[in-house]
Amino acid sequence: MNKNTRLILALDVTNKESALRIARDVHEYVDAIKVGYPLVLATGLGIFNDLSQYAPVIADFKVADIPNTNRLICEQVFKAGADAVIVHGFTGHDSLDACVEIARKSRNGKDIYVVTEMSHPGGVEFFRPVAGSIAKMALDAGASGVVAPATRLNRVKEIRSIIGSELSIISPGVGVQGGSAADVIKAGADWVIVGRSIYQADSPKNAAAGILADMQN
Ligand code: OMP
Repeated sequence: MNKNTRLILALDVTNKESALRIARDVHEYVDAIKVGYPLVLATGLGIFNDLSQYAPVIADFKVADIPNTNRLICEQVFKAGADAVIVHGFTGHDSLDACVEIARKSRNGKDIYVVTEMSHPGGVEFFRPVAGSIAKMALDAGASGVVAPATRLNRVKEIRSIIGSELSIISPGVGVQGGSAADVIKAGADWVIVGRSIYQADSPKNAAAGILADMQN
């Protein structure tokens, strides 16, 4: 993923026409479009290919299974046109290794991002004690990066200190969840992930432009 705008759109709409319209509107402002279960379940896996004409697609399936199943999931996701997959790390290093291996073997090389601590209030309940170990495992496994919460800047700083400069941080929680794009970039994130503040805006394009302006200040 090229680092131009530092903005990733979380396209959690459940209608294909809206998804394509928003993607067309904002594609100049985003480095990638993240697609998760809501849109894929509503429209089918073909949405990856449809959206890839606008920006690289990150499949947010938070993959969390045994190595063989993880491998099968990642293979299908890459075959469908996604450029990256978000996976969980709590299943252990062998499950993560399976995803990284498939990403490396895929044509043009694909990216794996590993969830560390989640951005919502409950994200601290179970993740807090293990987030650092998961970040270290992501580094050792050769993942492309980690997901860390824009809602807790100190956690982004801590996770950055664990992974160093080798891995990227993509950070959700900006806008509706309370985080600030400019602040989390300053805390060490490479990209912010923004959903509702863009796709629910009257003008998604203006909302995306506003976030970019915020990050440049
Ligand atoms: P908004 O809160 O609408 O901006 O959306 C945030 C997006 O990031 C959604 O697609 C979430 O599923 C996702 N997300 C989080 O909000 N918190 C996390 O800790 C991890 C993710 C994610 O993996 O993308």
